[in-house]
Amino acid sequence: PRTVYLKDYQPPAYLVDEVKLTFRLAPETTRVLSEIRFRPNPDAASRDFFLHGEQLKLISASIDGTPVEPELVEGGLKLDAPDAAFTFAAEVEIDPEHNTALEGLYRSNGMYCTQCEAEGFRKITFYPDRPDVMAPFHVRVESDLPVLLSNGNPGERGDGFAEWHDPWPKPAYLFALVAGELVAHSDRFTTRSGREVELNLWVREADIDKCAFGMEALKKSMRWDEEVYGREYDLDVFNIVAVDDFNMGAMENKGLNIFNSSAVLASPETATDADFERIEAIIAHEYFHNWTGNRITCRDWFQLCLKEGLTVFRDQQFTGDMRSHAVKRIDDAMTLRAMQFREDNGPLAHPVRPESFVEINNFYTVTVYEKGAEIVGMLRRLVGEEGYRKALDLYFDRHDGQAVTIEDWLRAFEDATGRDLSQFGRWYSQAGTPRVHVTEDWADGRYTLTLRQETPATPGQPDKAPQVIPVAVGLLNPNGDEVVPTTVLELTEAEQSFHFETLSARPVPSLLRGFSAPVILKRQQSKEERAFLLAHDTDPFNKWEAGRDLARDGLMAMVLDGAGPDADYIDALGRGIADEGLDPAFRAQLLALPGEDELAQAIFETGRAPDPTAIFEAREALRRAVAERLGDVLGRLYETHQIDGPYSPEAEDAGRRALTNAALSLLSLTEGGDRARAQFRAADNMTQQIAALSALLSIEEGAAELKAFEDQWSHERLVMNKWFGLQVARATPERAAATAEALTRHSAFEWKNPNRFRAVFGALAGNAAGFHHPSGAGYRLLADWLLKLDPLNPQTTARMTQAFSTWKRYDETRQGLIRAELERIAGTEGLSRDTSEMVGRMLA
Ligand code: B3K
Ligand code: ZN
Repeated sequence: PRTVYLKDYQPPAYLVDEVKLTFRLAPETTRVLSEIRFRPNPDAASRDFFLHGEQLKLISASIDGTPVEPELVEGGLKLDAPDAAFTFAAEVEIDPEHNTALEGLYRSNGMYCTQCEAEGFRKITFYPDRPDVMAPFHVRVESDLPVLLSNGNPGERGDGFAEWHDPWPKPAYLFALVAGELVAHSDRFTTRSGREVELNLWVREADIDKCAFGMEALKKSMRWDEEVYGREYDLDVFNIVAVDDFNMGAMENKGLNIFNSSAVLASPETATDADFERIEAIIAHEYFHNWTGNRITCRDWFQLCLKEGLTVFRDQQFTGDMRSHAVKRIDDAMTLRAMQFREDNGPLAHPVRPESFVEINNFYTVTVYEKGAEIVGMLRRLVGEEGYRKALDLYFDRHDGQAVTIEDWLRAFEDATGRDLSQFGRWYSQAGTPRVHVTEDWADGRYTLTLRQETPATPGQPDKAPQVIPVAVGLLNPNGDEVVPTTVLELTEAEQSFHFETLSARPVPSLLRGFSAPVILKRQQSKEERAFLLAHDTDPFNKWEAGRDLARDGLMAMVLDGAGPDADYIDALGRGIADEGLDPAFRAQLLALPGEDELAQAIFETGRAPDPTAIFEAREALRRAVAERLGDVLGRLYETHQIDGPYSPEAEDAGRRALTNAALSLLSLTEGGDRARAQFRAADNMTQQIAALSALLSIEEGAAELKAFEDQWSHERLVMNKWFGLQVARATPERAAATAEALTRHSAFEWKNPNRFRAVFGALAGNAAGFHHPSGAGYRLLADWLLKLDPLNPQTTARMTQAFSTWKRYDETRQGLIRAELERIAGTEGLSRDTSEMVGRMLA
């Protein structure tokens, strides 16, 4: 397979002025007729005419009406094309029915749908399938199915056909088509300049009761983008379609977003609070892409973070505005550390703007998305809110309708604010998580903070240069008052000192407030100081962080030195959760212990091989100790935060449920399962029901409830995904692989459905002690199933190989077992390009 390099970028030889497509839909023999108006690109160095095309049967082709016989080559076709404008027409045949990769045009439960990003359009017809070729599309869909959709505004509609016109030039990756027996949940939205927009959420009839929340989220997103970014919607209709078989969450196709049904369908009975919040965020994310991604797109796929990092940042802001900024920031930091730091500190580390790839689908990563979003957040912090808005306005004005680069993005900031961002640009090119070492000095009323930065080597990047790191700092007096409010220190050198004068007492610093940069802070800090910050810090993020640090240190001492649970930590935690001045959602976050994988990485960084079993046992022991020592408080919180009245997914109620459910899970450890069983029986919503089931399974009870749950929900696919996943997630380390294996033999285990496959195997990979059980059964089972899925669905397979990415942390035995599985996968004949790139990088 060929490696593609950023440095080899060449502008396209020909540009496209207009595209006309006709689809004659048939399950195994769909015909696609295309008419594409080309024109030589004045900025191109070559006139080589090449169109991408894969898995296409060429029926005929012509140039300006004269039949031609193109040369079919690997990955597409070549032709001698005129050095002037011309129309290329072609007819091809494709087979949606047997398209199990879910890329291009495929069928899902009898419905036709498409997924073209990144390079799926070439499986639909011959085309310059690259994001810097943008054109208006006219589409005609011919089929007897009742609902026929494509991008843009509706055109003529008749018996067995529908036409669509998308006036906005777009790259092929934003093309979409849907045809099926669907019903709509409809609404309207009036933009602030008065455009009337018809909104439809298309689903199967059985799901029409799960659309209301998604529709509200869409309207909120449309309003928010007008108010906060001044961006309006630009078509007469906005369609969203829910699909069961989908490789990821959702896709921002122009005017026709296609969603994994799990990312849009929700009712109180079937979806949890977390599902509601995630749905709101994904709807917003895809909607926001209309400006950041669609109107302004990427020049090439190396620039992916240009749209993804920015759009994630925007959806994070939106969720903060809709719910709580503090709680959202903590959630995002937890995800970043759990997933992105893990990636950045292993064999898959890559810059936010990678320099090469074999399969671009492998680079839709937490680094590109979440670290990409952190970079936007840092920019905003550095130039201020007003500078940020000016820069964004300039970016939209200057680049509307274009396919651009990170350099263009940064130039908009430089031009709008006058700031030099050349050093800042290293955030895009250097992989790895910077470590910031902190030392302090106190003398004569002068407090000095010395910060030293260092970034470990990553694959292909042995040496790192200093980055621009905004470190938000506040200082507290020993009595708990804030003496220096949040100030942003800009660390730009390898080492730098910052002074604070005329202080009356040695202050307690609160560092990296709001998690102002995606770095790891290295600092000696006493338990007392941490407990002090947990009690007094005015920055909610650092207040939470102080508790988290205490918990982590205590757990590490338990694992590494055989210490018992830290009573001081538990007492400090008890004071935090009892503080009625704090948001219940925040108190629920205080109760969440660091995850097993996070602890494994922390132990690895001390130079020792983490033992997943010991980590699991330490966490369990600490949970039990918390439940024993704080039983009264937890019991009281459980009682006083129950909600009377009907379920609402709004943040306030969700926060109360998060708190009572966190309490329930701890209380069950000491009290047994009665309370959880009662909650399970009484529950009128999925959040309460599944939390009760989870608490029961954690104490190895709940067999009857598990069965009842299955009987109740066997007809609801999305709920059954939870049923599959939860059993594996809550299985003891000894039983995890066997539980997963048994579930693969369940009659409802539809392994070709990515959601179902992920429910079982994502949960297995997430059950750290179970997955890494020294028997190697978890490794073997996952590898077997990845090899089974790969020929059908390379994208989902490749993504799930990441379960193995931390293998070099572990002891020799585990390393040997994982290496053997990775080598078995790598050595399999006919392995997909996607999966072979991933295992190759992990073995390198
Ligand atoms: N842009 C899509 C992701 C496409 C993934 C292709 N493998 C969804 C999103 O980020 O909004
Ligand atoms: Zn996106």
